[in-house]
Amino acid sequence: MFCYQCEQTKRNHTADGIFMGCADTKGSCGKDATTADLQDLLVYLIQGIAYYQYQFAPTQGIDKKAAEFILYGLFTTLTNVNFNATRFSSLIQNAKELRDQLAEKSGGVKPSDAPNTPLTLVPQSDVEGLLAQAKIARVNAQQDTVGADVIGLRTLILYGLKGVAAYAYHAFMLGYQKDEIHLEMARLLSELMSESVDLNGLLKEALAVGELNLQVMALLEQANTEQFGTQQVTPVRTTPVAGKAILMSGHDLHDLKLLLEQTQGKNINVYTHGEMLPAHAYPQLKAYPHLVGNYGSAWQNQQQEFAAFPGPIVMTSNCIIEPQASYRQRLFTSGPVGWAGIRHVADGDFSAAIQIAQAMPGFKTSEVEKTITVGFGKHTVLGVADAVINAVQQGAIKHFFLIGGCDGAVPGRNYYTELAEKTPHDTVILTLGCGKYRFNQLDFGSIGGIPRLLDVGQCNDAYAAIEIAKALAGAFHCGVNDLPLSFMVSWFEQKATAVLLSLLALNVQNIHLGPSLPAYLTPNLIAILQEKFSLKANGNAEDDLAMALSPK
Ligand code: SF4
Ligand code: SF3
Repeated sequence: MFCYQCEQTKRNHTADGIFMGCADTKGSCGKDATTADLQDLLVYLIQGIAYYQYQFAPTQGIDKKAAEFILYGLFTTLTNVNFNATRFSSLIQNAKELRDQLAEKSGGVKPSDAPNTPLTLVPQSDVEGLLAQAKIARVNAQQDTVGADVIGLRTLILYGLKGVAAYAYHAFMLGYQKDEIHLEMARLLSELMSESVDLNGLLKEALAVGELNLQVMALLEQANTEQFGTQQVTPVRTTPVAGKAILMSGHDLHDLKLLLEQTQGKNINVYTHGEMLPAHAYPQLKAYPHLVGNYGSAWQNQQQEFAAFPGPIVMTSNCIIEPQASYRQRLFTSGPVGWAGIRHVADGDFSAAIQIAQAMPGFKTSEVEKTITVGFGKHTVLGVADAVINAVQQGAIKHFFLIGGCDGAVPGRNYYTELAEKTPHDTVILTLGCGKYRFNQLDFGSIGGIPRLLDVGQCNDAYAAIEIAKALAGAFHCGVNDLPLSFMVSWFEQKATAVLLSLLALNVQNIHLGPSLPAYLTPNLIAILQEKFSLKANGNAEDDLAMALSPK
Protein backbone atom coordinates (compact mmCIF):
# COMPACT_ATOMS: atom_id res chain seq x y z
CA MET A 1 0.00 0.00 0.00
CA PHE A 2 0.94 3.61 -0.40
CA CYS A 3 -1.26 6.39 0.94
CA TYR A 4 -0.45 9.95 1.91
CA GLN A 5 -3.80 11.58 1.43
CA CYS A 6 -4.34 12.85 4.96
CA GLU A 7 -2.47 14.84 7.54
CA GLN A 8 -1.79 11.87 9.78
CA THR A 9 0.16 9.98 7.12
CA LYS A 10 3.31 8.38 8.46
CA ARG A 11 6.19 10.67 7.74
CA ASN A 12 8.82 7.95 7.40
CA HIS A 13 11.64 7.94 4.89
CA THR A 14 13.86 5.18 3.56
CA ALA A 15 17.61 5.30 4.20
CA ASP A 16 17.89 7.02 0.79
CA GLY A 17 15.50 9.73 1.90
CA ILE A 18 12.54 8.49 -0.12
CA PHE A 19 9.20 9.37 1.48
CA MET A 20 7.27 6.28 2.55
CA GLY A 21 3.86 7.58 3.73
CA CYS A 22 1.48 4.97 5.06
CA ALA A 23 2.94 1.80 3.60
CA ASP A 24 3.50 -1.79 4.72
CA THR A 25 0.40 -3.31 6.24
CA LYS A 26 -1.63 -0.51 7.81
CA GLY A 27 -2.03 3.26 7.77
CA SER A 28 -2.20 5.47 10.87
CA CYS A 29 -6.00 5.56 10.45
CA GLY A 30 -6.22 1.76 10.62
CA LYS A 31 -6.78 1.28 6.87
CA ASP A 32 -5.20 -2.03 5.92
CA ALA A 33 -3.09 -2.64 2.85
CA THR A 34 -5.81 -4.63 1.07
CA THR A 35 -8.40 -1.86 1.47
CA ALA A 36 -5.87 0.81 0.47
CA ASP A 37 -4.86 -1.05 -2.70
CA LEU A 38 -8.46 -1.78 -3.65
CA GLN A 39 -9.33 1.89 -3.14
CA ASP A 40 -6.53 2.84 -5.54
CA LEU A 41 -7.88 0.44 -8.13
CA LEU A 42 -11.39 1.82 -7.76
CA VAL A 43 -10.16 5.39 -8.22
CA TYR A 44 -8.19 4.24 -11.27
CA LEU A 45 -11.28 2.76 -12.93
CA ILE A 46 -13.32 5.83 -12.00
CA GLN A 47 -10.91 7.82 -14.16
CA GLY A 48 -11.97 5.58 -17.06
CA ILE A 49 -15.65 6.25 -16.36
CA ALA A 50 -14.88 9.96 -16.15
CA TYR A 51 -13.08 9.84 -19.49
CA TYR A 52 -16.14 8.52 -21.30
CA GLN A 53 -18.43 10.83 -19.39
CA TYR A 54 -16.39 13.83 -20.46
CA GLN A 55 -15.84 12.77 -24.05
CA PHE A 56 -19.42 12.04 -24.82
CA ALA A 57 -21.47 14.30 -22.56
CA PRO A 58 -21.57 17.14 -25.15
CA THR A 59 -23.38 14.91 -27.65
CA GLN A 60 -25.11 12.37 -25.42
CA GLY A 61 -25.61 14.32 -22.21
CA ILE A 62 -24.44 13.46 -18.72
CA ASP A 63 -24.95 9.82 -17.77
CA LYS A 64 -26.56 10.27 -14.34
CA LYS A 65 -25.78 6.76 -13.16
CA ALA A 66 -22.09 7.26 -13.94
CA ALA A 67 -22.16 10.71 -12.34
CA GLU A 68 -23.56 9.33 -9.11
CA PHE A 69 -21.10 6.46 -9.13
CA ILE A 70 -18.16 8.83 -9.55
CA LEU A 71 -19.28 10.89 -6.53
CA TYR A 72 -20.05 7.89 -4.36
CA GLY A 73 -16.94 5.97 -5.44
CA LEU A 74 -14.57 8.83 -4.66
CA PHE A 75 -16.34 9.74 -1.40
CA THR A 76 -16.02 6.18 -0.16
CA THR A 77 -12.21 6.38 -0.49
CA LEU A 78 -11.91 9.49 1.70
CA THR A 79 -9.99 9.21 4.95
CA ASN A 80 -11.94 7.47 7.71
CA VAL A 81 -14.96 6.63 5.56
CA ASN A 82 -14.86 3.02 4.43
CA PHE A 83 -12.60 0.28 5.73
CA ASN A 84 -14.51 -2.64 4.26
CA ALA A 85 -12.30 -4.40 1.69
CA THR A 86 -15.15 -6.61 0.46
CA ARG A 87 -17.16 -3.54 -0.43
CA PHE A 88 -14.31 -2.25 -2.58
CA SER A 89 -13.95 -5.57 -4.43
CA SER A 90 -17.55 -5.30 -5.58
CA LEU A 91 -17.33 -1.57 -6.33
CA ILE A 92 -14.36 -2.30 -8.60
CA GLN A 93 -16.45 -4.75 -10.62
CA ASN A 94 -19.32 -2.25 -10.73
CA ALA A 95 -16.91 0.42 -11.96
CA LYS A 96 -15.64 -1.82 -14.74
CA GLU A 97 -19.17 -2.62 -15.87
CA LEU A 98 -20.20 1.00 -15.84
CA ARG A 99 -17.08 2.06 -17.74
CA ASP A 100 -17.65 -0.58 -20.40
CA GLN A 101 -21.35 0.29 -20.76
CA LEU A 102 -20.44 3.92 -21.19
CA ALA A 103 -17.73 3.00 -23.70
CA GLU A 104 -20.19 0.91 -25.68
CA LYS A 105 -22.85 3.60 -25.58
CA SER A 106 -20.35 6.01 -27.02
CA GLY A 107 -18.85 3.75 -29.66
CA GLY A 108 -15.85 2.79 -27.55
CA VAL A 109 -13.46 5.37 -28.99
CA LYS A 110 -10.34 5.61 -26.86
CA PRO A 111 -7.01 7.29 -27.45
CA SER A 112 -5.03 4.06 -27.35
CA ASP A 113 -5.45 0.34 -26.81
CA ALA A 114 -2.55 0.20 -24.35
CA PRO A 115 -3.38 -2.45 -21.76
CA ASN A 116 -4.04 -1.75 -18.09
CA THR A 117 -4.93 1.92 -18.46
CA PRO A 118 -8.05 3.22 -16.66
CA LEU A 119 -9.80 2.67 -20.02
CA THR A 120 -8.66 -0.88 -20.62
CA LEU A 121 -7.86 -2.53 -17.28
CA VAL A 122 -9.91 -5.66 -16.74
CA PRO A 123 -10.09 -6.26 -13.01
CA GLN A 124 -9.46 -9.80 -11.81
CA SER A 125 -12.33 -11.60 -10.14
CA ASP A 126 -10.57 -12.43 -6.87
CA VAL A 127 -8.89 -10.27 -4.26
CA GLU A 128 -5.42 -11.75 -4.86
CA GLY A 129 -5.73 -10.93 -8.55
CA LEU A 130 -6.92 -7.41 -7.80
CA LEU A 131 -4.08 -6.81 -5.38
CA ALA A 132 -1.60 -7.94 -8.02
CA GLN A 133 -3.08 -5.33 -10.38
CA ALA A 134 -3.26 -2.52 -7.83
CA LYS A 135 0.38 -1.47 -8.02
CA ILE A 136 -0.11 0.37 -11.31
CA ALA A 137 -3.02 2.27 -9.79
CA ARG A 138 -1.07 3.77 -6.89
CA VAL A 139 -0.93 7.54 -6.94
CA ASN A 140 2.88 7.49 -6.98
CA ALA A 141 3.20 4.68 -9.55
CA GLN A 142 4.97 6.92 -12.05
CA GLN A 143 7.10 8.81 -9.57
CA ASP A 144 10.37 7.46 -11.00
CA THR A 145 9.54 8.81 -14.44
CA VAL A 146 7.70 12.05 -13.73
CA GLY A 147 9.16 13.06 -10.36
CA ALA A 148 7.67 13.92 -6.98
CA ASP A 149 6.52 17.44 -7.97
CA VAL A 150 4.26 16.16 -10.74
CA ILE A 151 2.94 13.37 -8.51
CA GLY A 152 2.37 15.96 -5.76
CA LEU A 153 0.24 18.13 -8.02
CA ARG A 154 -1.64 15.18 -9.47
CA THR A 155 -2.47 13.99 -6.00
CA LEU A 156 -3.44 17.52 -4.95
CA ILE A 157 -5.94 17.47 -7.84
CA LEU A 158 -7.18 13.96 -7.02
CA TYR A 159 -7.50 14.53 -3.28
CA GLY A 160 -9.24 17.84 -3.88
CA LEU A 161 -11.67 16.06 -6.21
CA LYS A 162 -12.37 13.47 -3.51
CA GLY A 163 -13.40 16.30 -1.20
CA VAL A 164 -15.54 17.88 -3.92
CA ALA A 165 -17.18 14.50 -4.55
CA ALA A 166 -18.16 14.20 -0.88
CA TYR A 167 -19.92 17.58 -0.89
CA ALA A 168 -21.50 16.93 -4.27
CA TYR A 169 -22.77 13.58 -3.03
CA HIS A 170 -24.48 15.22 -0.02
CA ALA A 171 -26.18 17.69 -2.39
CA PHE A 172 -27.07 14.82 -4.74
CA MET A 173 -28.78 12.96 -1.90
CA LEU A 174 -30.93 16.04 -1.34
CA GLY A 175 -31.88 16.04 -5.02
CA TYR A 176 -29.49 18.80 -6.13
CA GLN A 177 -27.04 18.37 -8.98
CA LYS A 178 -25.82 20.26 -12.00
CA ASP A 179 -24.63 18.90 -15.32
CA GLU A 180 -21.81 21.43 -15.47
CA ILE A 181 -20.50 20.16 -12.13
CA HIS A 182 -20.55 16.53 -13.31
CA LEU A 183 -18.87 17.57 -16.54
CA GLU A 184 -16.05 19.49 -14.87
CA MET A 185 -15.57 16.67 -12.39
CA ALA A 186 -15.24 14.25 -15.30
CA ARG A 187 -12.86 16.55 -17.13
CA LEU A 188 -10.55 16.98 -14.14
CA LEU A 189 -10.58 13.26 -13.35
CA SER A 190 -9.77 12.30 -16.91
CA GLU A 191 -7.01 14.93 -16.92
CA LEU A 192 -5.29 12.77 -14.31
CA MET A 193 -4.59 10.32 -17.12
CA SER A 194 -2.75 12.97 -19.09
CA GLU A 195 1.00 12.63 -19.44
CA SER A 196 1.51 16.31 -18.75
CA VAL A 197 4.43 17.16 -16.51
CA ASP A 198 3.94 20.92 -16.79
CA LEU A 199 3.82 22.18 -13.21
CA ASN A 200 2.10 25.44 -14.13
CA GLY A 201 -0.58 23.61 -16.08
CA LEU A 202 -1.14 21.15 -13.24
CA LEU A 203 -1.34 23.94 -10.66
CA LYS A 204 -3.94 25.63 -12.86
CA GLU A 205 -5.99 22.43 -12.83
CA ALA A 206 -5.64 22.19 -9.05
CA LEU A 207 -7.10 25.72 -8.80
CA ALA A 208 -9.87 24.61 -11.18
CA VAL A 209 -10.69 21.95 -8.56
CA GLY A 210 -10.99 24.80 -6.05
CA GLU A 211 -13.34 26.67 -8.39
CA LEU A 212 -15.42 23.56 -8.88
CA ASN A 213 -15.57 23.11 -5.13
CA LEU A 214 -16.93 26.65 -4.74
CA GLN A 215 -19.78 25.76 -7.08
CA VAL A 216 -20.42 22.52 -5.22
CA MET A 217 -20.35 24.12 -1.76
CA ALA A 218 -22.76 26.78 -3.06
CA LEU A 219 -25.06 24.04 -4.38
CA LEU A 220 -24.92 22.19 -1.07
CA GLU A 221 -25.71 25.37 0.81
CA GLN A 222 -28.67 25.93 -1.49
CA ALA A 223 -29.78 22.32 -0.95
CA ASN A 224 -29.50 22.57 2.83
CA THR A 225 -31.25 25.93 2.96
CA GLU A 226 -34.07 25.03 0.59
CA GLN A 227 -34.66 21.67 2.23
CA PHE A 228 -34.22 22.59 5.89
CA GLY A 229 -34.63 26.38 6.05
CA THR A 230 -32.14 29.14 6.77
CA GLN A 231 -29.84 28.50 9.73
CA GLN A 232 -30.99 30.32 12.88
CA VAL A 233 -29.03 31.16 16.01
CA THR A 234 -29.81 28.24 18.29
CA PRO A 235 -28.53 27.15 21.68
CA VAL A 236 -27.85 23.42 21.57
CA ARG A 237 -28.03 21.29 24.67
CA THR A 238 -24.79 19.37 25.28
CA THR A 239 -25.92 17.42 28.31
CA PRO A 240 -28.12 14.29 28.25
CA VAL A 241 -31.86 14.19 28.73
CA ALA A 242 -33.38 11.19 30.51
CA GLY A 243 -34.80 8.72 28.01
CA LYS A 244 -34.04 6.39 25.15
CA ALA A 245 -31.48 7.66 22.71
CA ILE A 246 -29.99 7.40 19.21
CA LEU A 247 -26.82 9.18 18.13
CA MET A 248 -26.11 10.28 14.56
CA SER A 249 -22.65 11.39 13.45
CA GLY A 250 -21.17 12.75 10.22
CA HIS A 251 -22.32 15.32 7.72
CA ASP A 252 -25.44 13.87 6.11
CA LEU A 253 -28.41 16.09 7.01
CA HIS A 254 -30.62 14.03 4.69
CA ASP A 255 -30.01 10.94 6.80
CA LEU A 256 -30.75 12.92 9.96
CA LYS A 257 -34.06 14.10 8.54
CA LEU A 258 -35.00 10.49 7.72
CA LEU A 259 -34.04 9.37 11.21
CA LEU A 260 -36.08 12.16 12.79
CA GLU A 261 -39.11 11.17 10.72
CA GLN A 262 -38.72 7.50 11.56
CA THR A 263 -38.30 8.09 15.30
CA GLN A 264 -41.21 10.52 15.58
CA GLY A 265 -43.67 9.54 18.32
CA LYS A 266 -41.49 6.63 19.43
CA ASN A 267 -40.20 8.18 22.62
CA ILE A 268 -36.61 8.16 21.45
CA ASN A 269 -34.37 11.20 21.74
CA VAL A 270 -32.04 11.91 18.83
CA TYR A 271 -28.59 13.38 19.50
CA THR A 272 -26.11 14.76 17.01
CA HIS A 273 -22.41 14.02 17.11
CA GLY A 274 -19.38 15.73 15.53
CA GLU A 275 -20.09 17.44 12.23
CA MET A 276 -23.84 16.86 12.66
CA LEU A 277 -23.92 19.65 15.28
CA PRO A 278 -24.96 22.46 12.87
CA ALA A 279 -28.16 20.49 12.09
CA HIS A 280 -29.72 22.06 15.20
CA ALA A 281 -29.70 25.45 13.49
CA TYR A 282 -31.95 24.42 10.58
CA PRO A 283 -35.64 25.24 11.29
CA GLN A 284 -36.98 22.13 9.63
CA LEU A 285 -34.71 19.85 11.62
CA LYS A 286 -34.91 21.64 14.96
CA ALA A 287 -38.70 21.57 14.64
CA TYR A 288 -38.56 17.94 15.75
CA PRO A 289 -38.83 18.12 19.54
CA HIS A 290 -37.02 14.82 19.93
CA LEU A 291 -33.85 16.27 18.38
CA VAL A 292 -32.70 17.05 21.90
CA GLY A 293 -29.03 17.85 21.77
CA ASN A 294 -25.44 17.23 20.83
CA TYR A 295 -23.46 14.45 22.46
CA GLY A 296 -19.71 14.02 22.75
CA SER A 297 -17.07 15.98 20.95
CA ALA A 298 -14.89 15.51 17.90
CA TRP A 299 -14.55 12.24 16.02
CA GLN A 300 -11.21 11.24 17.52
CA ASN A 301 -12.84 10.77 20.93
CA GLN A 302 -15.52 8.44 19.60
CA GLN A 303 -14.22 5.19 21.08
CA GLN A 304 -14.71 6.41 24.65
CA GLU A 305 -17.80 8.48 23.92
CA PHE A 306 -19.65 5.83 21.88
CA ALA A 307 -18.89 3.23 24.53
CA ALA A 308 -20.61 5.45 27.10
CA PHE A 309 -23.63 6.29 24.91
CA PRO A 310 -26.67 4.27 26.01
CA GLY A 311 -28.13 3.64 22.56
CA PRO A 312 -27.35 2.90 18.90
CA ILE A 313 -25.03 5.09 16.85
CA VAL A 314 -25.20 5.80 13.11
CA MET A 315 -22.15 7.02 11.17
CA THR A 316 -23.19 8.86 8.02
CA SER A 317 -19.83 10.02 6.64
CA ASN A 318 -16.34 10.46 7.98
CA CYS A 319 -14.88 9.96 10.46
CA ILE A 320 -15.23 6.37 11.68
CA ILE A 321 -12.46 4.72 13.67
CA GLU A 322 -12.08 1.14 14.74
CA PRO A 323 -15.27 0.22 16.59
CA GLN A 324 -14.72 -1.19 20.05
CA ALA A 325 -16.35 -4.44 21.16
CA SER A 326 -18.48 -2.57 23.69
CA TYR A 327 -20.54 -0.83 20.99
CA ARG A 328 -19.95 -2.83 17.79
CA GLN A 329 -23.39 -4.44 18.01
CA ARG A 330 -25.15 -1.10 18.21
CA LEU A 331 -23.10 0.75 15.61
CA PHE A 332 -24.44 1.32 12.07
CA THR A 333 -22.91 2.78 8.93
CA SER A 334 -24.81 4.46 6.14
CA GLY A 335 -24.11 5.85 2.66
CA PRO A 336 -20.44 5.66 1.70
CA VAL A 337 -19.32 4.58 5.18
CA GLY A 338 -18.35 1.00 5.90
CA TRP A 339 -16.57 -1.25 8.36
CA ALA A 340 -16.42 -5.03 8.02
CA GLY A 341 -18.92 -6.68 10.34
CA ILE A 342 -20.79 -3.45 11.15
CA ARG A 343 -24.40 -3.31 10.00
CA HIS A 344 -25.06 -1.02 7.04
CA VAL A 345 -28.29 0.94 6.73
CA ALA A 346 -29.84 0.31 3.32
CA ASP A 347 -32.13 2.80 1.57
CA GLY A 348 -32.44 5.12 4.55
CA ASP A 349 -34.26 2.52 6.64
CA PHE A 350 -33.15 3.01 10.24
CA SER A 351 -35.57 0.48 11.74
CA ALA A 352 -32.85 -1.86 13.03
CA ALA A 353 -31.19 1.01 14.92
CA ILE A 354 -34.58 2.17 16.21
CA GLN A 355 -35.32 -1.31 17.56
CA ILE A 356 -32.05 -1.29 19.49
CA ALA A 357 -32.84 2.15 20.91
CA GLN A 358 -36.21 0.88 22.11
CA ALA A 359 -34.63 -2.15 23.74
CA MET A 360 -31.91 -0.16 25.55
CA PRO A 361 -32.47 1.86 28.73
CA GLY A 362 -31.18 5.15 27.33
CA PHE A 363 -30.03 7.91 29.70
CA LYS A 364 -31.36 7.24 33.20
CA THR A 365 -31.31 10.86 34.34
CA SER A 366 -31.08 14.31 32.85
CA GLU A 367 -27.96 16.29 33.61
CA VAL A 368 -27.97 20.02 34.34
CA GLU A 369 -28.49 21.79 31.04
CA LYS A 370 -25.44 23.23 29.33
CA THR A 371 -25.51 24.68 25.84
CA ILE A 372 -23.37 25.89 22.98
CA THR A 373 -24.71 28.21 20.30
CA VAL A 374 -24.76 27.43 16.59
CA GLY A 375 -26.38 28.92 13.52
CA PHE A 376 -24.18 31.82 12.41
CA GLY A 377 -24.54 30.91 8.74
CA LYS A 378 -24.30 33.38 5.93
CA HIS A 379 -27.80 34.80 6.35
CA THR A 380 -27.49 35.24 10.11
CA VAL A 381 -24.16 37.02 9.95
CA LEU A 382 -25.09 39.13 6.95
CA GLY A 383 -28.37 39.91 8.73
CA VAL A 384 -26.36 41.77 11.39
CA ALA A 385 -23.81 43.10 8.90
CA ASP A 386 -24.63 46.72 9.78
CA ALA A 387 -23.85 46.12 13.46
CA VAL A 388 -20.63 44.31 12.54
CA ILE A 389 -19.53 47.03 10.13
CA ASN A 390 -20.38 49.67 12.71
CA ALA A 391 -18.35 47.82 15.37
CA VAL A 392 -15.37 47.72 13.01
CA GLN A 393 -15.71 51.42 12.17
CA GLN A 394 -15.94 52.32 15.87
CA GLY A 395 -12.83 50.24 16.57
CA ALA A 396 -14.71 47.79 18.81
CA ILE A 397 -13.82 44.91 16.47
CA LYS A 398 -10.23 45.12 15.32
CA HIS A 399 -9.76 41.83 13.55
CA PHE A 400 -11.56 38.67 12.36
CA PHE A 401 -10.11 35.18 12.40
CA LEU A 402 -11.41 32.19 10.57
CA ILE A 403 -10.18 29.35 12.76
CA GLY A 404 -11.59 26.14 11.44
CA GLY A 405 -11.43 23.20 9.12
CA CYS A 406 -10.89 19.53 9.61
CA ASP A 407 -9.64 18.12 12.85
CA GLY A 408 -7.17 15.31 13.37
CA ALA A 409 -6.13 13.27 16.36
CA VAL A 410 -2.52 14.33 16.84
CA PRO A 411 -1.60 16.35 19.93
CA GLY A 412 -0.37 19.28 17.76
CA ARG A 413 -4.02 20.18 17.35
CA ASN A 414 -3.92 21.94 20.73
CA TYR A 415 -2.41 24.73 18.67
CA TYR A 416 -5.94 25.71 17.64
CA THR A 417 -7.22 25.79 21.23
CA GLU A 418 -4.30 27.99 22.21
CA LEU A 419 -4.74 30.18 19.16
CA ALA A 420 -8.45 30.74 19.86
CA GLU A 421 -7.82 31.37 23.56
CA LYS A 422 -5.12 33.92 22.82
CA THR A 423 -7.05 35.98 20.28
CA PRO A 424 -7.40 39.51 21.67
CA HIS A 425 -10.75 40.49 23.19
CA ASP A 426 -11.49 42.95 20.43
CA THR A 427 -11.46 40.25 17.75
CA VAL A 428 -14.11 37.91 16.40
CA ILE A 429 -13.63 34.25 15.49
CA LEU A 430 -15.57 32.57 12.71
CA THR A 431 -15.36 28.80 12.93
CA LEU A 432 -16.54 25.78 10.96
CA GLY A 433 -15.83 22.10 10.44
CA CYS A 434 -14.97 19.67 13.19
CA GLY A 435 -11.84 21.68 14.10
CA LYS A 436 -14.14 23.83 16.26
CA TYR A 437 -14.34 21.13 18.93
CA ARG A 438 -10.90 22.26 20.07
CA PHE A 439 -12.46 25.43 21.51
CA ASN A 440 -16.23 25.67 21.00
CA GLN A 441 -17.06 24.93 24.62
CA LEU A 442 -15.05 27.93 25.81
CA ASP A 443 -16.71 31.22 26.67
CA PHE A 444 -15.38 33.98 24.44
CA GLY A 445 -17.93 36.62 25.47
CA SER A 446 -19.30 39.19 23.03
CA ILE A 447 -18.60 42.61 21.57
CA GLY A 448 -21.58 44.97 21.63
CA GLY A 449 -23.98 42.05 21.50
CA ILE A 450 -22.05 40.24 18.73
CA PRO A 451 -20.70 36.93 20.07
CA ARG A 452 -16.94 36.66 19.70
CA LEU A 453 -17.25 33.06 18.50
CA LEU A 454 -19.52 32.55 15.50
CA ASP A 455 -20.12 28.95 14.45
CA VAL A 456 -20.78 29.12 10.72
CA GLY A 457 -21.49 25.38 10.35
CA GLN A 458 -20.00 22.28 8.77
CA CYS A 459 -16.73 22.31 6.83
CA ASN A 460 -18.67 22.84 3.57
CA ASP A 461 -20.02 26.06 5.11
CA ALA A 462 -16.58 27.46 4.32
CA TYR A 463 -18.62 28.72 1.39
CA ALA A 464 -20.66 30.87 3.79
CA ALA A 465 -17.50 32.15 5.46
CA ILE A 466 -16.18 33.14 2.04
CA GLU A 467 -19.45 34.92 1.25
CA ILE A 468 -19.28 36.76 4.58
CA ALA A 469 -15.70 37.82 3.82
CA LYS A 470 -16.72 39.03 0.37
CA ALA A 471 -19.64 41.00 1.82
CA LEU A 472 -17.34 42.66 4.38
CA ALA A 473 -14.88 43.47 1.61
CA GLY A 474 -17.74 44.99 -0.38
CA ALA A 475 -18.86 47.09 2.59
CA PHE A 476 -15.35 48.40 3.16
CA HIS A 477 -14.67 48.87 -0.57
CA CYS A 478 -11.60 46.68 -0.53
CA GLY A 479 -10.53 43.17 -1.48
CA VAL A 480 -10.77 40.15 0.86
CA ASN A 481 -6.98 40.27 1.24
CA ASP A 482 -7.19 43.86 2.49
CA LEU A 483 -9.63 43.03 5.29
CA PRO A 484 -8.51 42.68 8.89
CA LEU A 485 -9.19 38.95 8.47
CA SER A 486 -6.84 35.99 8.90
CA PHE A 487 -7.47 32.45 7.73
CA MET A 488 -6.07 29.91 10.22
CA VAL A 489 -7.03 26.67 8.53
CA SER A 490 -6.64 23.22 10.02
CA TRP A 491 -6.65 20.38 7.56
CA PHE A 492 -6.91 16.68 8.07
CA GLU A 493 -8.60 15.01 5.14
CA GLN A 494 -9.53 15.64 1.53
CA LYS A 495 -12.52 17.93 2.06
CA ALA A 496 -10.16 20.40 3.69
CA THR A 497 -7.91 20.02 0.64
CA ALA A 498 -10.84 21.02 -1.56
CA VAL A 499 -11.63 24.00 0.69
CA LEU A 500 -7.99 25.10 0.66
CA LEU A 501 -7.98 24.94 -3.13
CA SER A 502 -11.15 27.07 -3.17
CA LEU A 503 -9.46 29.72 -1.04
CA LEU A 504 -6.41 29.66 -3.30
CA ALA A 505 -8.62 29.82 -6.40
CA LEU A 506 -10.03 33.04 -4.92
CA ASN A 507 -6.44 34.24 -4.48
CA VAL A 508 -6.74 34.42 -0.68
CA GLN A 509 -3.25 35.28 0.55
CA ASN A 510 -1.44 34.52 3.81
CA ILE A 511 -3.43 31.45 4.83
CA HIS A 512 -1.90 29.77 7.87
CA LEU A 513 -2.19 26.02 7.23
CA GLY A 514 -1.51 23.30 9.75
CA PRO A 515 -0.79 21.63 11.95
CA SER A 516 1.63 20.32 9.30
CA LEU A 517 1.64 20.82 5.55
CA PRO A 518 0.40 18.01 3.28
CA ALA A 519 3.10 15.41 2.69
CA TYR A 520 2.35 15.40 -1.04
CA LEU A 521 3.49 19.01 -1.29
CA THR A 522 7.20 18.72 -2.02
CA PRO A 523 9.55 21.51 -0.88
CA ASN A 524 9.46 22.85 -4.43
CA LEU A 525 5.64 22.90 -4.51
CA ILE A 526 5.53 24.57 -1.10
CA ALA A 527 7.93 27.22 -2.39
CA ILE A 528 5.63 27.81 -5.38
CA LEU A 529 2.57 28.16 -3.13
CA GLN A 530 4.46 30.47 -0.81
CA GLU A 531 5.51 32.62 -3.70
CA LYS A 532 2.05 32.79 -5.30
CA PHE A 533 -0.15 32.85 -2.21
CA SER A 534 2.15 33.58 0.75
CA LEU A 535 0.89 30.30 2.20
CA LYS A 536 2.22 29.88 5.73
CA ALA A 537 2.98 26.75 7.71
CA ASN A 538 1.97 26.87 11.37
CA GLY A 539 4.64 27.91 13.81
CA ASN A 540 3.66 28.44 17.42
CA ALA A 541 0.27 29.93 18.23
CA GLU A 542 1.61 33.11 19.83
CA ASP A 543 3.97 34.01 16.98
CA ASP A 544 1.39 33.17 14.34
CA LEU A 545 -1.18 35.39 16.06
CA ALA A 546 1.30 38.22 16.20
CA MET A 547 2.06 37.69 12.51
CA ALA A 548 -1.64 37.65 11.63
CA LEU A 549 -2.28 40.85 13.59
CA SER A 550 0.70 42.76 12.26
CA PRO A 551 -0.21 45.42 9.66
CA LYS A 552 -0.35 43.96 6.14
FE1 SF4 B 1 -2.44 6.99 6.15
FE2 SF4 B 1 -4.25 8.95 6.06
FE3 SF4 B 1 -4.03 7.20 4.07
FE4 SF4 B 1 -5.05 6.46 6.46
S1 SF4 B 1 -5.92 7.93 4.98
S2 SF4 B 1 -3.61 5.31 5.22
S3 SF4 B 1 -3.72 7.68 7.82
S4 SF4 B 1 -2.50 8.71 4.72
FE1 SF3 C 1 -14.01 16.44 10.42
FE2 SF3 C 1 -13.61 13.98 9.86
FE3 SF3 C 1 -12.93 16.64 8.14
FE4 SF3 C 1 -16.37 18.21 7.80
S1 SF3 C 1 -15.39 14.82 10.65
S2 SF3 C 1 -14.52 17.99 8.89
S3 SF3 C 1 -12.12 15.49 9.74
